[in-house]
Amino acid sequence: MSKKPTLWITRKLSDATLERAARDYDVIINHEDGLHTATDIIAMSAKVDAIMPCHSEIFDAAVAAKLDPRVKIIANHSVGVDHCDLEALGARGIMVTNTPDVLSDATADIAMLLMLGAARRCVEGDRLMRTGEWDFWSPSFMVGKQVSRARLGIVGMGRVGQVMAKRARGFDMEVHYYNRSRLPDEQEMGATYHETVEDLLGVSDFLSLHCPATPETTGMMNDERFALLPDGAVFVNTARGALVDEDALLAALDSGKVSAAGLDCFVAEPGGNPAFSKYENVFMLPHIGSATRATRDAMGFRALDNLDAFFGGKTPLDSLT
Ligand code: 8YV
Repeated sequence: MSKKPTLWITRKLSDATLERAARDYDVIINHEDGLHTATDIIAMSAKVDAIMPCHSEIFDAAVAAKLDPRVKIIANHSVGVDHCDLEALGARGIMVTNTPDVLSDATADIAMLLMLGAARRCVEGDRLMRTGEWDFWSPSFMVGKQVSRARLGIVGMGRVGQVMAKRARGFDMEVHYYNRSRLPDEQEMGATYHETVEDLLGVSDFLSLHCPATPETTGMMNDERFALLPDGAVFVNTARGALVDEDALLAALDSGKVSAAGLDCFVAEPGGNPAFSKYENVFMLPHIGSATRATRDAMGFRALDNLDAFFGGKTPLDSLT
């Protein structure tokens, strides 16, 4: 029997994923679930044929240059690949894959949760209940912003963006979007296309980001762009913290330009930005958009499917290099 390829799984993935991986590969599993430095990654690369990382392991150009030639494939357990320098890894002849599709539902669910929670003052209401401070009620008490029938702007109408649009239609929202290219009618499903982000912002009572972090999109939500939103807009980010200039968001919250925000992603992770914690109109979660049991299994299986294809001599479904 031929020897199984050696696979390094950098974080504690779902039980079903680890079981299947252990059946088909010689696995090295990070049961302690700690983070890895560039030095750890480079050292481990000499011992394995394949790596299954999360977005928490950074494969930048410096790491890519020093990876041992033994590593042939990086099968990411994530849809986002901003932690990988695809050009540098590709130049080393390393296959890189990701896990699209399988996390779109869970991520759009969290975006809806954040949008509703921010708009309807979830943090403030929850605090009143928990602290026993709820001692007053009136029709003018805790009045929020109505989601139903409002205009939603979606930046990035890829897989997650399209599911978000579907969810929003269930709330009778008027969907607008910006994407690098306009979608065909059957995918657009009545949403209004805007040729520029600037144009989209002007109609976005609610704005939700669903685009990848690239050199072009990093810091895209800056002072100038927040200023283009309608007054009192609600801002939602389940994509990547890097898309947002967090000081600009804080300023927009201070001025009231943004009346509330729902954030699952931050520039610094883990940890987030402590400056947001004094704002009860900011509903925050610790990057758990895809954290459901079903989705974690599906992500792990998709990454393993990519590995199986690669070691079976085929091009993986989600090859990026
Ligand atoms: C994951 C993500 O939680 O897929 C991504 O890009 O950011 C998240 O869904 C994470 O990468 C898990 O590996």
